Amino acid sequence: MLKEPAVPRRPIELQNRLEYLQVLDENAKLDAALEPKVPDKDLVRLYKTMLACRRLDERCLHLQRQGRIGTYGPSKGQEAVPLGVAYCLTKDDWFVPSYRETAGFLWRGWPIDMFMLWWGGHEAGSCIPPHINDLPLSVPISSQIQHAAGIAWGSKLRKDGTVCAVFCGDGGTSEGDFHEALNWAAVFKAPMIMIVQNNGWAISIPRERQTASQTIAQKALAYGMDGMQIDGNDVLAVIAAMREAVEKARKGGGPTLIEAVTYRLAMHTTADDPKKYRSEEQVKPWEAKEPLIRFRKYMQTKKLLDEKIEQVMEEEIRKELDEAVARYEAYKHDPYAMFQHMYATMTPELQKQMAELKDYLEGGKPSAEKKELSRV
Ligand SMILES: Cc1ncc(C[n+]2csc(CCOP(=O)(O)OP(=O)(O)O)c2C)c(N)n1
Ligand SMILES: [Mg+2]
Repeated sequence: MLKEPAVPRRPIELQNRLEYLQVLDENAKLDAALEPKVPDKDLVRLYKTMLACRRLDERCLHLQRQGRIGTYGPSKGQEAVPLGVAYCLTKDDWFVPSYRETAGFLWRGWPIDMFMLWWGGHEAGSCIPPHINDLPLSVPISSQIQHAAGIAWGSKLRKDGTVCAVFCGDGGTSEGDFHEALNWAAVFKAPMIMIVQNNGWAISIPRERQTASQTIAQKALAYGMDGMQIDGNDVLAVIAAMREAVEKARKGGGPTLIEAVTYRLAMHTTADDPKKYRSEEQVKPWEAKEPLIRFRKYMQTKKLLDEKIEQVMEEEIRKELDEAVARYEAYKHDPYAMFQHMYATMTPELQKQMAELKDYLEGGKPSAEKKELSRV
């Protein structure tokens, strides 16, 4: 006969919540009970920004193909997440991006030509205007989450009431930085909202190969924070989830992890060919679920949008993009900026390297190292 265990097994009750949220389904059918209250004028501005983001994305792809900017990482299909997040922040809150948060940049007021300068490889593309509390694009995967945890902790120490929204991709969750920053934010109850744009891919690595976890949101429970998985192609779900997370963070309730499920409809960047690792059949269903079509249907149902209004928007956006491209192309490149942007005071090594480049570019004698190199 089996003995009764002295200490019986029992389920552990977790203190934190894990939920899934969708407000507008794939066919733009609304769950009115969950609909966040957003004034009509804001909805119109949100729609126009989403449309502008799509057009900016297309324009940058064309510029890249014409050799007028360097590599470009499209955000097609991922407009709803950063836009909904940015909408829920105040001007003084912090927006800490990775590199696919273009719609959020537009909402936060980044100059479009500055965005183009970044992808064009100019240091000036990282010079966020001083009145905007944002960090520049970050390509070293997940490094920005450490910065965000520090910013959020600083807000808490200063008691300035601001929160910090930070982004990474599904691939970014495999970095140590992701773990360290979330652990820190949870222990110190920092007002940080971690948004993971799960777009199904990390270049050619599919989500299933990234983590064995059923969801990314559930990782929150291990850190001791609330987690939410949301439909990231539904801007209303993003707004509803974000509002809750921001309110909690402002009240001292600590961080939240939001996994926004979306899809990268285009290539990773212009440097790769997705046909090599995924089929068109895989992509097709996501084209029908993308955020712009869905939001357009919602706006039409609310009688806030018709063909005429959209035509005017398109015209205004086209003009704004033309002007931004003209400013971008008129930018006078400064070859020394790459040495000057890293430290408040340049290190002796950087000073030496800059002097060497100056010597080379401005017609002085090639340096000893240059001569050495030219012999190779
Ligand atoms: C620390 C680091 N390792 C590797 C890379 C190369 N790299 C650039 S993007 C990328 C994939 C990122 O995937 P994900 O986090 O899902 O973001 P997505 O590109 O899908 O938006 C990798 C591995 C990098 N930029 N930084
Ligand atoms: Mg990804």
